[in-house]
Amino acid sequence: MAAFAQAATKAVSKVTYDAKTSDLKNVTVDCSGDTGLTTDHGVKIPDTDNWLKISDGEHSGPLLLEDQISREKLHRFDHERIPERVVHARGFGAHGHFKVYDDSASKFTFAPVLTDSTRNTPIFIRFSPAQGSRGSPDTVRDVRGFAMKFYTPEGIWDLVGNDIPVFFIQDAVKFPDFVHALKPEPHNEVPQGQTAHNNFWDFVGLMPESAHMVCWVMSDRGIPRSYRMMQGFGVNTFTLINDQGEQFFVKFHMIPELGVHSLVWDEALKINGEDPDFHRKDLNEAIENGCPPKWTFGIQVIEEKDEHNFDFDILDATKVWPEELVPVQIIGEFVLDRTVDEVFPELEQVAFCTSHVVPGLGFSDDPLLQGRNFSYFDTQINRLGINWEQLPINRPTCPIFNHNRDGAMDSRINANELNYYPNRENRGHPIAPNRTSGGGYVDFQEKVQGIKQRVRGAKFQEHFNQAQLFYNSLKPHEKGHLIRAFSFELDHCDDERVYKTYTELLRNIDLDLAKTVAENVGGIAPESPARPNHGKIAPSLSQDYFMPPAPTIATRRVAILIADGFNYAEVQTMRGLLAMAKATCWIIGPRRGEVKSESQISGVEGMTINADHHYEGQRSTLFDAIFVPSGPKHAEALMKNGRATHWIREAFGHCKAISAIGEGVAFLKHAIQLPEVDLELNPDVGKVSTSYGVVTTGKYSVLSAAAETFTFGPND
Ligand code: HDE
Repeated sequence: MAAFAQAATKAVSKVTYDAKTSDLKNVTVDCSGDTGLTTDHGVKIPDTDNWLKISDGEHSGPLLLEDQISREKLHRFDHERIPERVVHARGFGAHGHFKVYDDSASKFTFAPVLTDSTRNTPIFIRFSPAQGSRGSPDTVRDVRGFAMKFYTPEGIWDLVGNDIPVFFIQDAVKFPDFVHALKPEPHNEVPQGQTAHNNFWDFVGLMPESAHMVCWVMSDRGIPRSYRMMQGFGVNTFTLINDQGEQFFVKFHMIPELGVHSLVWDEALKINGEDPDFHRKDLNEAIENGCPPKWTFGIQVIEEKDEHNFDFDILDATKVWPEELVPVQIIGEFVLDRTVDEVFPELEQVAFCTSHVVPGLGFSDDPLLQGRNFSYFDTQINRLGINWEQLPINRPTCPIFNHNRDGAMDSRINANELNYYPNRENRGHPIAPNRTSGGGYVDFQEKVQGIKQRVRGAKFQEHFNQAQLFYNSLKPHEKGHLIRAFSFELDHCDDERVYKTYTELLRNIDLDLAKTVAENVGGIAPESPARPNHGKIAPSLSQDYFMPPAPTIATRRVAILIADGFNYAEVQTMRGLLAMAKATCWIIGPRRGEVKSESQISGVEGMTINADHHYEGQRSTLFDAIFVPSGPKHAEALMKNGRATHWIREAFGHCKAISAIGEGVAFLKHAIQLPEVDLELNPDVGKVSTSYGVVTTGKYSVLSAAAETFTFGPND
């Protein structure tokens, strides 16, 4: 992960400039020129290793309280931590830009951020698993946050979404119960970074509204290959207001250019141990290697008159608006092109509020969203203090002028003796709402009537139609993964009532699913479904639907496995081809450092390659594909090495693309040992053999064909 290390020490100046970058630059200290240590009050420090003390020079005596330099160092250290987020505590992200293609959304909104194609809006995104603490691993099975901050001239817009389009609960008041059940159990703080425990499954088993979301989290969506390969969803129903004063319901979608891809569970488990920071490194690596991740941005829009024309309530966050019913209109795109300089001030102090929207956007009566609008602001006060919006990463790029004052850590100096309104100068006056840019925020005026009562809408009572729709829409391999995920999780619940209740609940989704899971975990295997399967399918719910238009290996991590005696020309050519295709390439050898090629061994000087890692230092799970060149001695050495053999077996088991040439093929045969995998050398020049994602050839001349065959489709 050399690239990641470089990222950490890169010069502050390597940035593209925009309003937010310039703003952050004002507070970013370029530490490349060392000016020597000082205290926080600026006094130069003579010694940072020895506390001022009484000593005869030979023996250490008592420390002196007088040493303000040492005291400051400890005080600062003692206060380094702030409360971690109650959910989504672990996260990572980057800076980027958002733009719309044209003004097509102006039919629905007057917000320039969504309609003005001349704008390049600075954005910041934080991705985050939800359950674990700040130190939990990256590749746990969980929903991922997809929180976006748009720095617009009209103010900040926070779109605090997830990589899954629905949520566990319908009403915000259930959130504390849900999060208590989700998080590690109170008596032992177990488990960390996963939902495989009694309390989670107890709660969701008794809250059938969560069934749809639970299916999504148990599906491949719960273990993404990369933050760069996740879809994003605003989840809640927001509103748009156009310049005619009409209101529309809207859901927001983010679709990754690289397609939606996942790990397989065995990989995810291993990566958690091998490299708990896999996702954050992956994001930085792509940006640093010149492959900034990109998403298109889409909206689903429902006119007010159609609000009640669906068999689900469009304000219910446990339901999707199937794309087959309400198409996603792609209106723009965004890219993440700048890594953070320091994690704490940027990623830890960034604070999102669903209530932060800009004129032209508004809120629906979605009962989850309404509660979120209260909760996020409140939580930021707890985490960061009342002046959290003054922090560099959170402050808007447009002017702020109001009569809010003081509070802990107020860092603004308002040169204004009038801190109230009205005042004799009419300073800080309200700006009338105006459905054009530059006007005051426009509240959509609507008549609201009803009876004050604690209820939910009638359509909110139906919980299984869409869970069934989701299950029906999965491809067979996705269904297999889902069944195994349920089986893994429920096997970790040791309270019989919990796994029996949940397997009972699964009868409402699909009989086969319920039966297989129940048999695996000792639950109640049903004879009949709780309700007939409606048989409907929505292809857009399968992640296979979101493959990139053309297969690509851009940004994928390819390992070249070598031992002494490898074919130098093949390795160099493959490296070149991979670089052209924008893949990252890593040499894995018996040791880090010099590995001798076939030619070097036979006396040609300079034919060595430095391995980036040794077989044990990095494992196949951290790579997307493997190439093994030819070379009799190298192949023989690989065969004798158990760890090298495991590399291939494991990668094959994880359905990775594997390619080999000449004697490298013999090594694959030795490692894979499956008769049905066709690994025969093709004697014809220019021909390759492919089977189960394994590509082999006897001849160097078809190397490029082998390289091209590293394509990435659906996982199995
Ligand atoms: Fe959150 N959620 N949430 N949530 N959520 C938080 O806010 C909350 C919900 C989501 O990277 C907290 O700043 C309530 C849905 C993300 O900083 C907190 C309800 C969705 C993040 C909070 C929900 C989310 C949070 C904790 C139900 C998907 C991380 C720290 C009414 C659309 C943002 C914080 C980041 C964080 C409350 C439901 C996504 C406590 C009350 C639905 C991505 O305020």
